[in-house]
Amino acid sequence: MPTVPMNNLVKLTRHDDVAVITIDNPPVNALSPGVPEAVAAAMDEMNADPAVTAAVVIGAGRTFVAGADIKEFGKMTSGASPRRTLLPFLLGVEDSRKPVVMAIHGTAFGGGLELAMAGHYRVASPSAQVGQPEVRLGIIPGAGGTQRLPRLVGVPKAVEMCAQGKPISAPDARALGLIDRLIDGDLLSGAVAFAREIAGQPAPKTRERREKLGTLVENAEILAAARDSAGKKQRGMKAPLAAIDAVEAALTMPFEEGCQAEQKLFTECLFSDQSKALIHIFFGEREVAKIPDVPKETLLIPVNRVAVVGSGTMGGGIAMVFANAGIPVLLKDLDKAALDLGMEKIRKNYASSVQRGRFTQGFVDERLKLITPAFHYHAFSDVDMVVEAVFEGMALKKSVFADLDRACKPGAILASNTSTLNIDEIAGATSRPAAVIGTHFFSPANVMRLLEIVRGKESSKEVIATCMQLSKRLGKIGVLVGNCRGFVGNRMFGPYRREAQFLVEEGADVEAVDQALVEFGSAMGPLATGDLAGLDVGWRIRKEYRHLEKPGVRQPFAEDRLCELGRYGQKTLRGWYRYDENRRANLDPEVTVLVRNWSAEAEIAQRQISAEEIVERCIYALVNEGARILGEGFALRAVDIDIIYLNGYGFPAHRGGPMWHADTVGLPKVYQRICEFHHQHGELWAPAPLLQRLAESGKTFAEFDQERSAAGLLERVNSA
Ligand code: T1G
Repeated sequence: MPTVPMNNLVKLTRHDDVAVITIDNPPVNALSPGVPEAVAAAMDEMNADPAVTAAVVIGAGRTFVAGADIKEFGKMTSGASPRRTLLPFLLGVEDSRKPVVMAIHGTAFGGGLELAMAGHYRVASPSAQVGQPEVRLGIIPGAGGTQRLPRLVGVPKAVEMCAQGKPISAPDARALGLIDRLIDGDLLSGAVAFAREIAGQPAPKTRERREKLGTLVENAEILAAARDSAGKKQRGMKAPLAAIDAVEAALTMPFEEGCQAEQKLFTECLFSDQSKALIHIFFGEREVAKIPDVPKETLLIPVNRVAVVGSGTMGGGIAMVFANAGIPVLLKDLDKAALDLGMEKIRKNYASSVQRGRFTQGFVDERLKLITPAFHYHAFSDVDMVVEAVFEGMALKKSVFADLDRACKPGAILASNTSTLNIDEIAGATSRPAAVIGTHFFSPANVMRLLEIVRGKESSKEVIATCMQLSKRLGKIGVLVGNCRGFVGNRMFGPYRREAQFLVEEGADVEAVDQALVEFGSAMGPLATGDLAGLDVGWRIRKEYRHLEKPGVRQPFAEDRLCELGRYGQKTLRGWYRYDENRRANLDPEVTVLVRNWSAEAEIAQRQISAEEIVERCIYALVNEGARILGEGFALRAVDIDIIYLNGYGFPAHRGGPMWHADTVGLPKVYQRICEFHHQHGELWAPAPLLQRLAESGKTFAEFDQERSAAGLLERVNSA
């Protein structure tokens, strides 16, 4: 069978009377420049070949086409768009004189599904996934997807897929009529056989189909409900609403006009700050996995059996994370009562996951079998890894690590879930500091995606590489950070919540502070977040570190005073807010009176504070501390900080993270504002040297990352 390379990205092969066009553009067969052109050339070739009756388009390697090439978006100027290249190309595929069968394995996402829908038939491996995830990049399908998809699956499903961006499985797509046949076994031979079956039959053009569309009136409720849901669940994001508008155009306009309407909406989204921020995050989530001095080929330690010490809220959640990934886990606590309580909480958590439809009962039963309560360290002798999640006290952690050092086999990874304590000091309690590392999960551990992996001075590259890889296996996003107090996330969170307290002490209302950040896009305001986590957690840590506070430097007092009154937040149903039995927050006028009195005692002048200042004080406090951390080398890249804040602290994704947000505002403006705060509020606002340097040189944090990475200056994170 002759193979005709159209270029180095696409090959044309003949299987007797069926032409096979193979897209081979690793790693994900994106429709990079050269791919559409070569596929079109192959189409022309096969249409011109009298011996060919039909064609199959398939992807080489692990997937069909995962979309347009996102790397190209940054190069686009307002005139250009996928439509200019992809839509005529897809019309060409659809207008092929001979039927074209799209053979899908892995993923057909974005432009990949649009290509598949321009084909006349689609077959797929049962494990394949198809979807229009563009809204996750702050854009919408831009090559006819919002016009072809409703024609194949109906408006309700098309709106859901385009507005939410969630992929669907091949069997579900088969049930919807999007896929014509599922192929078990070898996809290519199954697709060629299918092509032979349909050769000679009329080739249905998706754009001409209307039987599943219905009318605007019939779909009015669906569209309204989708807009309402997008407004709530994707609050502040423009693309989901644009996607709904585009699908609606399929009901009111002929195909070509519908594509023009889609094009207009696509271009508005593509050149928006939101899309730039979300594309920054897309590549950032992949960049954080790259550790400069820990090469890809570093030996990984097999992790097939683990143990967790401490069955409290964090320990229980961490045990569930491992069990959910199919890894057997021992869960140890001091005594039966504590373990019974811990296991009860785990069972309750699983029960609510089943209720919410996240897991099936069968899945949960299997997972629970993987969690084994343990009273002694005896059983630890053959575990590959231990995560310690006991109370946040150095003395206790050191004694646990000394026990683990005695109980665990050589080569086992000893990890601590500490959120603030010095990893090197903990490692010092063992004879094997190279095996010690921080794995800081976020509460609730079985839900939050972030895993801060804390590198100690001695942590070995094998241990680091293993934990980075393991985070993916656990469905987490692992970010490597240095060993400074509070690491990256919590170290920045301190100044952020400090400013929130200061603002209330200076006269802002509790709800005004939280509302300003919620309108900025945060999942929850800083004060309500404190109530959720428990105000006493920070209070205990502040008391433990009181001796480190600089004399004469203003410190917030409001939360300490609330804690002295037993107001720990949700857990005591009173904190900044008052909570009912369903943990719903209610304003508490008593708090306003308390804080006003305390401020009067502290002679803090009261003033009107704008929502703009509230946001600037809180967010720029994050940015300034982030710049300090970056300058000190406790984070590898600014984007690592952004990924931490999106996945661990509810920072709005469409703003790209605190560092990207600062770049979007403009570092000179951010720096100038911080200098004003420094002047007004003193030393706590001293600008970070790196921020000053970048602002004065007209550079951004993103450029700082690029330059350091390009110059090979990305060193190992600082372990203090
Ligand atoms: N363009 C360019 N690079 C891409 C890419 C894409 N579409 N998808 C992945 N990569 C890179 C990625 O950066 C990484 O690079 C490598 O491939 C492996 O990816 C016209 C306008 C397919 C599920 O949104 O969801 O089509 O880090 O680590 O975990 O309407 O990649 O190795 O250098 O993620 O196995 C719509 C995006 C585009 C899908 C595979 N498509 N990709 O996951 O590997 S917009 C998407 C994914 C569009 C049209 C519109 C995932 C994946 P590096 P990976 P993975």
